Amino acid sequence: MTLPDSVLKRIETLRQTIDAWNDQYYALDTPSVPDAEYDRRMKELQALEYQYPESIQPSSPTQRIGGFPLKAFNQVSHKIPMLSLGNAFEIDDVIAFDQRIRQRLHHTTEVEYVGEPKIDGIAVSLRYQQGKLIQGATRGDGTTGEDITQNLCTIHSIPLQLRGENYPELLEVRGEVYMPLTGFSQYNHNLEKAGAKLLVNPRNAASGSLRQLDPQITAQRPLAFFAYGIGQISSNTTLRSHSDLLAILKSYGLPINPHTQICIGAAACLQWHKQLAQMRDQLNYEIDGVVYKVNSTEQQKILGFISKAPRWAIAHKFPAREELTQIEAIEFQVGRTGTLTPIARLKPVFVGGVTISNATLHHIEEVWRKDIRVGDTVIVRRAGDVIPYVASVIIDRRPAHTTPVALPKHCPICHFAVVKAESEVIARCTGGLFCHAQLKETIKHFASKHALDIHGLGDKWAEQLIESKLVTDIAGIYLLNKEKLLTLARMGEKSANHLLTAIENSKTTTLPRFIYALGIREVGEITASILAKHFGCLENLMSADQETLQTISDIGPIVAVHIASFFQQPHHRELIEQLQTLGVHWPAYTVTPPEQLPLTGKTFVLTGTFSQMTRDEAKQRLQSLGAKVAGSVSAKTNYVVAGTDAGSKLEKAKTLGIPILSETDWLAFLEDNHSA
Ligand code: 9MJ
Repeated sequence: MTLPDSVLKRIETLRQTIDAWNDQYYALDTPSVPDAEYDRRMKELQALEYQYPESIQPSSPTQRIGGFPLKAFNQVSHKIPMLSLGNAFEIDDVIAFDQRIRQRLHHTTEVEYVGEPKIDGIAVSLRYQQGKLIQGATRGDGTTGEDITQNLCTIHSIPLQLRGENYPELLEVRGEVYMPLTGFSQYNHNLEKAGAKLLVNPRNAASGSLRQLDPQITAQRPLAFFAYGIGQISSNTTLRSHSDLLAILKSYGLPINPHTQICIGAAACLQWHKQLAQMRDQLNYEIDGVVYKVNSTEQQKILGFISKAPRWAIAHKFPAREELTQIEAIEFQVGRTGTLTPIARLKPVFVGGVTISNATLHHIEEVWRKDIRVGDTVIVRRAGDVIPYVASVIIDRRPAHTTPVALPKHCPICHFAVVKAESEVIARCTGGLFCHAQLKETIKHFASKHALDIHGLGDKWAEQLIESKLVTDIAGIYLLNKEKLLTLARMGEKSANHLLTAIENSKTTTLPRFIYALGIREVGEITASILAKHFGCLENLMSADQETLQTISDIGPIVAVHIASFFQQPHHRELIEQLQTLGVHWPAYTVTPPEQLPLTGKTFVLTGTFSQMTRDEAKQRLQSLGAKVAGSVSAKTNYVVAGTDAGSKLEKAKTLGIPILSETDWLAFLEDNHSA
């Protein structure tokens, strides 16, 4: 097939683009595009080169593994090249990979694979001579890397001396250096306090740390390592499989990822991918996919290599959590307490499995700090259940004539003034319940499930009730009748009856629910319960001053101010009286002391991932036995239950000498205490 000019041009553009990105990513530690965008362009280039093999040049980024050694470090040549991996994005890519392997192996039955989490870190090689770590290097371009021995020696999980006596005379271990997430947040927190520039992500933090010329600096960074392969090896130790290799490396004292699993056939690989995707948010390190490796060493040999990647392995990526898109508008949303939250309206984009068209910009100071503007191309990120947010702006792609976002002087809903104290990051509308946005959110909160639970009174009806002026404050809900409701558009007889029944039922409530429903700033369900327990009745709470409130454990000075000032306002007192007159009531609140349960008085901290149950289930089991479950380790902690990949909490427990239970110990402990 002759190579058309237009295709050649496209190939050239792709190569230049990818080369520039590689430079920014590997050499300068400033990624300029999300990984998904990079992967897409690379895939496009690979496809074109596959279609027109005559276009391939040794300098094409598809022929290199990426990056080049920095001049300041000595160069290390890898006798056995450090490989990269082919990528699979879709289920079909994995099925095709398995089929290729079976064809080459003339295999009719299922092939045995090992599925390992793909650690999003920095690939390194560790050279051990007579069991001693003598050299450590980065991958570089796969053939030549940088000598970073001193830096690698500072990483605690890398053994300086292999364990036992059976190790070969020469062993080159390969694996990934990464920064655990707890360490990354702590490190960024310290940078923020020092007013320094924050690190973009854990991968870059790890890369930047390994690149330090001064090992003292690297030593201060929380880095860790997982081994997953070998390069050179002196003896003919017969390694029958990849899983044997991992077991041997582990016996030498090298850390192996615990979530490594044998998968028989493609279906089992896909199942493992699904499980790891679910586990992803609980791990203390970033993974960006699963690597499937043919387990048998013999089969690996038959399969060999293609270009610079083994034919016997593939990286099955997770859906990207980051994508590029454009900001079409920035609007301000008004919350229940009048907070103005800037929201970016985005050109719709598919991120991590869903299409998003809005992202929170948190608050105006954040918009100014990141210099986010309308028209900008931005990186949007979503992880787990977190609301999508704008991670950063690609300044190079900013169109001409943009202007910084201004804080509106007036509320976009009620046009009352907007205020923001110099010392605060949050701007607020001063309209109070005159502001329809605040009133709507207040009504929705009052009617919500954990407050007065008025089923059916959600966004849609709240909006209409306010617009039609049928409801101008919370008490107005209890003045509604069928006649009034039927005047609303699309309100039928049946819906009106349902809503009126729900309103009637909500009149019988409890003191904690009522306190929570009032929507006092910083008073969530737990604080409402504490207040109800402490004061026993609403009148006592209403007359408590700030000092009294502050003496209650778990009520801090700021919350105390919010509570006291809420009840001091005459219109709040009137509203409460009105609600009670209209029939809202609750039984006298008597607190029965909890029965003595087996774990009453004991405080537990849970950390890491559990295999038998979710973290929430574990927490509920402990609480049902009377234990308190705390979020952080302190001298008051009685036990720490550590699952796999436990991070800083486990370290702290060790330092404080607090008893640590493994998941198995703990399950046995529960059994004992249940029957107690
Ligand atoms: C990562 N990044 O976790 C490999 N990797 O194998 C694992 N990378 C790899 N294996 C051969 N688990 C080349 C790269």
